[in-house]
Amino acid sequence: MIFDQLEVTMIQSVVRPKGFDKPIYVTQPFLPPIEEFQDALSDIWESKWLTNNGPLVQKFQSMLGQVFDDQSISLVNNGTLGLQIALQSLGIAGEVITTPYSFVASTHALFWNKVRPVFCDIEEEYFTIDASKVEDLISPWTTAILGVHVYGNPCNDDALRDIARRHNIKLIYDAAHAFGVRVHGKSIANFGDLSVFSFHATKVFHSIEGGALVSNNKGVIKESNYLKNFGFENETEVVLPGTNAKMNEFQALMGICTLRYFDKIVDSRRELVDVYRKLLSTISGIKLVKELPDWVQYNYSYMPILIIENEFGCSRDQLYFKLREFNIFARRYFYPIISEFYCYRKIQRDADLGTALRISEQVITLPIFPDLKIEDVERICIIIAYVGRQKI
Ligand code: T4K
Repeated sequence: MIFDQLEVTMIQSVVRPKGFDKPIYVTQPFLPPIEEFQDALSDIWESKWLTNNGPLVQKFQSMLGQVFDDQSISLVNNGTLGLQIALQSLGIAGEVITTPYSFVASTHALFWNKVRPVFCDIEEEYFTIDASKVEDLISPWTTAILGVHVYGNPCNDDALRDIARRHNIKLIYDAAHAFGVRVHGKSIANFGDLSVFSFHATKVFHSIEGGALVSNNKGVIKESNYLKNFGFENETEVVLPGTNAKMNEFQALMGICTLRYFDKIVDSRRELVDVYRKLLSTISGIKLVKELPDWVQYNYSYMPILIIENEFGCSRDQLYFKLREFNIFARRYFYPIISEFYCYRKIQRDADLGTALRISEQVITLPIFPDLKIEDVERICIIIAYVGRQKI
């Protein structure tokens, strides 16, 4: 369908559109051609090497060198343990200033290191930590800032780096959503002291489960390598009280096979986002995230929109539940904000997190994944327009 016709259809959509026969989830992992995975499995069967820094983990790590501008990399079995190890390896203690607008693992990693999270509000445009509000939260116990490139949107690194430098504290990034993002031609992993990526199945790039710590500080990555493997220096020496966060060979194999397709994955996501943006911009009460400047090479990892209830016709939650009737399983990433969860509610009662709270009540993240078709996106947009029009 061409856009002009479609826009008219959307505007006139008084007839209930047809829902999907099968559930359309917020995401679905990209899977490489099965033969490519199967062929390589025979090498694993041959070698009987399944984990503990095997040949595929080493190969995967060296392939990632290009993505991360040849910085030091430590592969781990998931992003959450990656964050915990990152904090350990940088010696983070006391308090860390972070964002409440993220997946809960960002803050859990602090808790597991006995660090007190200090929540800072987010900025309006890209929902990342508001650098202009960070400095007021610094106390004598602050040892780091933990920013999150939420949805792959880069944090304001210039401002955060300046604050971190002046206060002699560390700057760490949860880059779980930001695989492949480049800023001024450089990998986003060049930001801060250390970045942690997630390669979970729901991410733009994945290794089933997995993650990577990336830093230009070789010493920190060396320490992380000890920490992810019980602290073993060799068979008889343990130099650090480590944990077990090693990536295994099957994860690495999936990472290797998927990495070959990463550019195609991003291209197909970009096409879907273009259609979403074009169509949703015609619906009143829907606010799109501002387009990133052209010096950011984006990965299109999520498709968040904001619902302005009094203009749209119904609330975000009404839309969310209504979409399920059409077999569309959008998600409210990230609602509630982390500081609202039972286990964190009491730690900072007086925090001014107005923007994060408001955005979390307006946001809905729409389905986006490489196998989603342009026609599916068109239908999702028609259904959204219809739901708003019903003013339920
Ligand atoms: N920091 C940030 C900012 C993060 O967003 C995350 C993880 C982390 C740190 C921690 O990284 P990891 O330790 O996970 O590496 C999902 C993911 O499990 C989680 O990795 C991710 N963030 C978070 C934003 O989303 P759920 O609980 O929403 O996932 P779930 O199981 O409901 O899956 C979402 C949809 O994806 C399902 O409706 C269907 C589809 N799906 C899911 C899986 C697992 C599939 O089609 N196939 C699958 O295998 O947390």
